[in-house]
Amino acid sequence: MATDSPDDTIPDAALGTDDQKAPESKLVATKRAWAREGRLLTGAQADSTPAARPRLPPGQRLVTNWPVLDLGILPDVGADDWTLTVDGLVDHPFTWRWADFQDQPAFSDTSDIHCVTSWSRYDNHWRGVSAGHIVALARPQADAAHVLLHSYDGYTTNLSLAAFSAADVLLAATWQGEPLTREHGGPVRLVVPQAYFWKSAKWIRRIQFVNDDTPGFWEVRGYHNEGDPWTEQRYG
Ligand SMILES: Nc1nc2c(c(=O)[nH]1)N[C@H]1C(S)=C(S)[C@@H](COP(=O)(O)O)O[C@H]1N2
Ligand SMILES: [Mo]
Repeated sequence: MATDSPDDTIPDAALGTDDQKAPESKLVATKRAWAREGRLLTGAQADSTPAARPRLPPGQRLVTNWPVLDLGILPDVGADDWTLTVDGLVDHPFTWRWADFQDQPAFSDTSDIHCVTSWSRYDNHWRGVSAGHIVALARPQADAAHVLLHSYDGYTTNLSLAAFSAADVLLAATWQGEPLTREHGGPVRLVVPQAYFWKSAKWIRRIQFVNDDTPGFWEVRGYHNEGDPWTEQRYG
């Protein structure tokens, strides 16, 4: 269920493929308009260094619920048919099934969510496998500079290899100690605490290491390539 639009209407399920050529839903049209208008930008000159910045980034408001935001396509991927492929410019490409994921060293982290539509949610406790562990196993080649994340609903988003490798990035399978629900990206989603939440791909299916940066679904629709909440990199 997608509620990521100002009037809380449910958009048509639009996107279904990686080729990003599906007809535009109401959600997508609205969010593209926000990018054109620079909606929610405060222009505050926030300091982005972790020690100096406020916990709540400029233009954000705190919520205690957890909104569900996505394209309206809810993939039904159970643990039995879930796979995660790590490939591209790596010396050791691999595909995990659910049992392989469970066999990896566990990593936990508590972090804050900042969605570009202006809500933030504090103290989310995630458990899963760290991105650093995936990078170490895959061994990126010298020319791998970015990752492109692919999801089971056709969604994509991109990160620099440095942003993906940050110490607090993980593939999460639980939230607050419970299995991640399907609506929030279960069985497994990415969590990238230092970026707006659209970088945190739900229902992750593939991590592709690439040389050329490849903008993802929102990045080609007016959203910033990096998405730092403290400097309001909402649009770009
Ligand atoms: N696969 C996939 N991941 C996605 C999205 C999506 O549509 N599909 N939406 C993104 C956006 S815009 C946001 S704000 C967050 C919302 O995550 P939540 O529904 O768990 O709050 O997921 C991000 N990851
Ligand atoms: Mo979002």
